[in-house]
Order: sequence, then structure tokens, then C-alpha cells
Amino acid sequence: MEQTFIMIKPDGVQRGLVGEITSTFEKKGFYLKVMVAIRMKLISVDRPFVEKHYEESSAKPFFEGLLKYITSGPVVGMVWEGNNVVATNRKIIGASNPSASDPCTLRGSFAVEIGRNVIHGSDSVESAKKEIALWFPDGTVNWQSSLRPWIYE
Ligand code: DGI
Repeated sequence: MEQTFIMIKPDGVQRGLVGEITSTFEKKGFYLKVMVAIRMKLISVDRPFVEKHYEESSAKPFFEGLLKYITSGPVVGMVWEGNNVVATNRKIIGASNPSASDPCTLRGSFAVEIGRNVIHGSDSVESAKKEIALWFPDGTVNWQSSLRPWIYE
């Protein structure tokens, strides 16, 4: 089944939004593939790591600010699984710039500026694979939720 990588950025962690964001994806019916101690990482990431994560933005004028922001405090990295989870979570997250995000989305609800937009979600299945390999080099644990028959035909 498809997987995506989600990062709750330092502002989301500091503002106490981890539970609410996680709950949104859980209530939708997606499966958290990594739980607290092992699969959900609350970590501080260093510059080289963030440079790698955001390597596609390295030529952008906001890159330095982005590096400072993401390394400014702990973040939460997670892997979520479900049918079409990459595109669906991008819709739930909303547009990069919160002022252009639908107000029902996470960024539309919880953020004001593009430089403090609370959450990251992989933008394609290919990026998700790369990001999951970068953040979880030891892989993810396979488990089957008993709720599956209530969510999938
Ligand atoms: O996939 P997204 O996170 O929605 O957006 P992206 O991959 O185009 O850019 C990565 C992050 O870089 C984005 O979440 C916020 C930041 N960013 C993008 N464009 C700008 C920006 N930050 C600032 N300050 N200004 C920008 O124009």
C-alpha cells in the first residue's frame, strides 16, 4: 500500500499541534506506520540533513531561511500508509502558502505565513520513497489494523 512521509515542523511542535495533526490523519483512516518510540521520531535535525531533505529547493532564495527554521527546534517525522495517501494528505495539508490554502486544511487552519507553514508532506510517491529512506533508514514495521475492513472494501 502507498506510503507518505509527513514532518510536523518546529512551529507545529512548539505550538502543541502534534496531537491534532496526527488525529486528522488517523480519523481519515490512514495508518501510522511508526508509533511513538520507534516509528514516530521527535528529533532535532542538523543542516546537512535538512539540506538533503530539501535539496530540490537549494537554489531558491528562501533556502537559508528554510534551513534555519527547520533546524530551530525538534520536528516529528512520520510515515503514513493508505490508498492514495500521498495526494490525499497533500490536500489535507493545503497549499504551500497558508494564505492561499483552503481554510479547512491544516495549513489553512493553523498557519499564516509560507515560512511558518507547520507541516511537510511528500509531493509524489517517488519523493515519499526518497524521504522515507532518508528519515527511516531502518525501514518501517508492518502491521495490519483490525479497522481495515471498515475503511477498505
Ligand atoms: O511542498 P511544499 O512544502 O508545499 O512546498 P515546496 O516544496 O515548494 O517548498 C518547501 C518549503 O519551502 C515550503 O513548505 C515552505 C518553504 N517555501 C516555499 N516557497 C517559499 C518558502 N518559504 C519562504 N519564506 N518563501 C517562499 O517563497
